[in-house]
Amino acid sequence: MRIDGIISGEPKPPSSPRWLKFPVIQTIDQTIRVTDPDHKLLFIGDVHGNYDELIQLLKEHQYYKDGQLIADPNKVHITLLGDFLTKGPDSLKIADFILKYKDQIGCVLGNNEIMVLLSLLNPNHRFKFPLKFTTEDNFLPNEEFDYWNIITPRKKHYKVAKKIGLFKLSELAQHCSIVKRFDLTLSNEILFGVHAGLLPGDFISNDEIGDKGENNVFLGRIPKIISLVDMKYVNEKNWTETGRNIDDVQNGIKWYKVWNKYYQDDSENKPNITVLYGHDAHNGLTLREHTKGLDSGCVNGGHLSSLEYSFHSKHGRYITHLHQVPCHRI
Ligand SMILES: [Mn+2]
Repeated sequence: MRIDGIISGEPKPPSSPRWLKFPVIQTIDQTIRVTDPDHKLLFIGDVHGNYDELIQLLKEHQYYKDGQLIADPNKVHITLLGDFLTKGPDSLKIADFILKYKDQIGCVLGNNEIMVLLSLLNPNHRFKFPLKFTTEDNFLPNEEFDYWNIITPRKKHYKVAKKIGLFKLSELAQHCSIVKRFDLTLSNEILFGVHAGLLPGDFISNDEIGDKGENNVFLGRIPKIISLVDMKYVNEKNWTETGRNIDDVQNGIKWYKVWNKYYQDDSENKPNITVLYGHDAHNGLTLREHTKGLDSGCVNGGHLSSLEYSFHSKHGRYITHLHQVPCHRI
């Protein structure tokens, strides 16, 4: 219901450019309202094709048994926080797994998924930008900074794209979004899942935010896709400037520091919003009050990390449970 131009049937050799038939990607998926105290949310950091570790993690959560995902879609929602493809050995298995269990497994796209899609749709850089999102037609160019550098697909992206194929990749592009939002109605909290990061006020409407636009917060801002999937740093004085490296922006500061700074003062007047993200393996597991970085470098022999939210009736609030499995270096 949400996508135009869905591909049906097996892909034929393209007579017209493939991107003409490719789904428009949802920038933000429909909000999931969690009202049932037994409903749990599980967020998983960058899997990067490490299928065995993903299964091991789900087994330890009692969501996988005898070769099947047994998580009840009415009781648990699993979200992969992007970069689930590339680098590791089993990107195809991961893609198949997500598509088999769409009711239980949600996903946000990371910079690597975007590049896999680009490598398939735009192999010779003939088109300016072939991916379309519900909030923008392309994320180019920013006058100050040349993103082509970042989003030029590499060999590893072509290889994965070829292996998974156009049909499954278009299904994935349809199923995943760039941002997911969960409203925990029992505790009046909001959770966002996104691969790279967000800034205060993003995707939040005027009436949801208490401080009425003080603290330089731009209410309801819709960030650029490139920021959502790739930023690590932001210009502290101008949040529209973001980059992957500190030198990419002036007054560069990690985005999550801006986010947590925002909550330092007067926090009772602000909505309780937490961002769950991946992308920053360099920092590793980074759990702060309102930002939860779950990329703990599985593909480099670190760990695969998950954070589960479950409602604690006695305390009347959600508690989080961190779980990690060790990854085998490839
Ligand atoms: Mn990433």
